[in-house]
Amino acid sequence: HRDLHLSIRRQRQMCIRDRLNVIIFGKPGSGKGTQAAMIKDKYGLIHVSTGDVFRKNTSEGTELGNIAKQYMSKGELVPDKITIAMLESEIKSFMPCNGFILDGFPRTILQAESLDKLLVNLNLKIDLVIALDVPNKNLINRLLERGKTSGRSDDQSKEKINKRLEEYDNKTKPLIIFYENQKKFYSIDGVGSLTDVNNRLVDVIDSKYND
Ligand code: B4P
Repeated sequence: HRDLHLSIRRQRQMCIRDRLNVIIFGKPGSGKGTQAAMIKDKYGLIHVSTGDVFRKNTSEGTELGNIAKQYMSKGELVPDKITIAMLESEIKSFMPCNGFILDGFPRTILQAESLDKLLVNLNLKIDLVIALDVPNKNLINRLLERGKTSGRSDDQSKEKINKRLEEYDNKTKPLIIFYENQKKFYSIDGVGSLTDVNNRLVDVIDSKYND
């Protein structure tokens, strides 16, 4: 009986994997990268963090990295044209796959529209957008704390962090309505232990895909 139960469970997980393409959304420091890394293993998904790809390029001194660095170090978004081209080649590089998590992309309406077009061409779609809701005062504390050890230039001062929050309000926040209109948007409380937040995230995914 236990084996049968496990086998059904595994099949359900396969079903989830077959169709789960999820965006983890939120303000800077809301825990997108942290949570994406936790759920990718649970569901067997590919994790794409545009911030990580930019940082890798910066540390390797590539042309893309050198351009991205100029914006990131000031707390500004990297221009759409560069970011979209990079994301497209990332997604194409791991196709076909069982599903993916996008962390830090899209961050502008143009990025979201370009993503939709790309996915239509690949016969895919985004299933869920889950936002981690964290008040600004917690975000500022988290990022300043990380700045002590991360070496990340964008975590180093309150001014740069405020610039990132301003960029979010001006360019990224409109995506909430964009994805609400597509009936894909969910928001969870992003304050609490990593496990608490992870449980909330998993509940949203499972309630939609595992009943
Ligand atoms: P990202 O790399 O996406 O990083 P982020 O927004 O700073 O952080 P994230 O939300 O992933 O938080 P994390 O889990 O690390 O962006 C950096 C820059 O790259 C952007 O400013 C921009 O310049 C550029 N960029 C990236 N994507 C782009 C795009 N699409 N278009 C244009 N530009 C783009 O967590 C933060 C900290 O909080 C960590 O120290 C973590 O340990 C801690 N934490 C996490 N969860 C916690 C919890 N529950 N409680 C307490 N602390 C927690």
